[in-house]
Amino acid sequence: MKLYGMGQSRSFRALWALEESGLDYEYINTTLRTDSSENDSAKHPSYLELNVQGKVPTLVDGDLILTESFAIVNYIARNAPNSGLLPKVSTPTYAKLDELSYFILAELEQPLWSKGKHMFALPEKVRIPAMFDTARFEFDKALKALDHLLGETDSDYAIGDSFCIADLLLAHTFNWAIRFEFDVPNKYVQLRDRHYQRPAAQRAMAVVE
Ligand SMILES: N[C@@H](CCC(=O)N[C@@H](CS)C(=O)NCC(=O)O)C(=O)O
Repeated sequence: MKLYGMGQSRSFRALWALEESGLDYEYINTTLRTDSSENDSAKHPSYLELNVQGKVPTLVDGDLILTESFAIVNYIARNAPNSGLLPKVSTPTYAKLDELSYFILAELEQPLWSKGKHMFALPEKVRIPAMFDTARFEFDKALKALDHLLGETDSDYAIGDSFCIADLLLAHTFNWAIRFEFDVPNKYVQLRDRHYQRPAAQRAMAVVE
C-alpha cells in the first residue's frame, strides 16, 4: 500500500492506523499549498489523477484508490483483523462505533476545519476572520454532545475496554484542536496524551517529523 500524506494533517490518521495494523506500506510525503509544478505537490497533475481535490490523504492499494481519511482507516482495519482496530463487538455496539465516528467527522472536526479554512486554506479574498468565533462556538457545542455520546465511564477507551479506530480518530481530532488553539477540556487533553503515547502513534510521529 502507498499512503500519500502530510505531517499531522488528516493523513496522520491513516499513517497511525497503518502502524497499528502491522501491514507493509510506503509513505509518500506530499506538500500542500506549494507550486503545482513541484513533484511532491498535492496539486501536481499526476497527484490530481489520484485525488481530484488535491488533498491528503490518498491510499493506493493495487487498483484501489481511496481519498477519505476514515474510509482509509476502516480499510486498513479490515485488512488487519487481528490488530484490534475494529473491536469484536455486537451489532448494536458496532452501531455506536459508527455513530461516534461519523459524529467526529461531521460535528467535532468541522469547526476545526472551518478555522483552518479561514486561517490559511481558502483563497485570501474569501476568508472571513469572524468565522473563528463561530468555530469556537460550534466546537463547544460539539464537546457537550460528545460528553453525552461517550457517557460516564471509567474506561480509557471509547468503545468497550480496548483501543479501536474511534479512539484513534478522537485522539487525532483533539490533537488538531489543541494545535489550532481551541479550548480543549483537560480530560480530552489527557485522552490525546494517553493514546499518542502508544508505540504505533510514536512510530507514526517519527515518520512525519
Ligand atoms: N474529508 C477529507 C478531507 C481531506 C482534507 O481536507 N485534507 C486537508 C489536510 S487535513 C488537505 O489536504 N487540504 C488541502 C487543501 O484543502 O487544498 C478526509 O477526511 O480525508
